[in-house]
Amino acid sequence: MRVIRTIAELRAWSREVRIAGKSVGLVPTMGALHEGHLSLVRAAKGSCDAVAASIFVNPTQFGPNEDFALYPRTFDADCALLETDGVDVVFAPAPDEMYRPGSTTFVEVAGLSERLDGKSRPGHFRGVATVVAKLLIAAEPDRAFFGQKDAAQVAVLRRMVADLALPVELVVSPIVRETDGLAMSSRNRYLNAEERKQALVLSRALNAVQGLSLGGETRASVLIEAARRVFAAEPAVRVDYIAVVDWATLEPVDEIRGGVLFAVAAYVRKTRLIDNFVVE
Ligand code: PAJ
Repeated sequence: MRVIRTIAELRAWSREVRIAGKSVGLVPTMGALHEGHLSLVRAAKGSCDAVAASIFVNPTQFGPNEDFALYPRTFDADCALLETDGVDVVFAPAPDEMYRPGSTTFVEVAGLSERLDGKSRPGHFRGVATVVAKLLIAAEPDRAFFGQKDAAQVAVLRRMVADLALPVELVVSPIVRETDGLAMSSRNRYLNAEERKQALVLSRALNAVQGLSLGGETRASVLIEAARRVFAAEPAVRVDYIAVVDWATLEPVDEIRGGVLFAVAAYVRKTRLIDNFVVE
């Protein structure tokens, strides 16, 4: 497995692969890898001839009072996992390589970026869209792989790829969970034993709502209320949002139908966690 630090080298590698008639897959990550990330790597390996994973803790997607400095950085362990799963290239640029000193160009997906996590984290999706655009332009992949775990991020990136006519297919993989239901996340490392238990309220709320929805309940207001009741039983956890939206536009909907996203975000002490399900 090759570790590449510069955009020029990454592009040269990708072009070489593609000139040989092979396809390139890209898995963007911020490292601190877990099975959720590795499921994307496996999806990429399954449908692309060569796979690059990026590891870059992207400063522009963190707010001033967020966890950028604290964010877990476990590069050597990450590389070992990626190597075991057969990744060909790890792209791990320094911040100056992704954001050349003096750079002032950003990608803004207007509207969508102000909804859900974008509402609670102003500027977050501008940072995400910018860095993913840069990664796509650098790696020129045939396919790029993302997790449904970050469902609003998926909506923003789908819009960006469509609006900019970027020549890449976005592939979205299901949420990978711990055996007790907690959605895997690099931020789960912040939780102590007690918070780890409290964090289960997110998946519990979603399960309750999914049960009602499968039972035929279609009114978003009723489902949101049901989720609220589950959260109310775990007062240590502070709800950020409970939302029922169209997955493409992130606009609220009143009635559940196919393609609707039911998403929650909540703080377990200082750790912000998200989870969701999409109605079939
Ligand atoms: P990061 O949080 O490291 O996640 C990288 C990818 O792994 C994302 O597409 C995310 O949705 C996916 N992922 C995380 N947890 C998952 C889980 N439990 N199941 C399935 N997939 C999961 O998301 C980012 O990084 C950044 O915003 C990035 C896109 C890399 C841009 O900086």
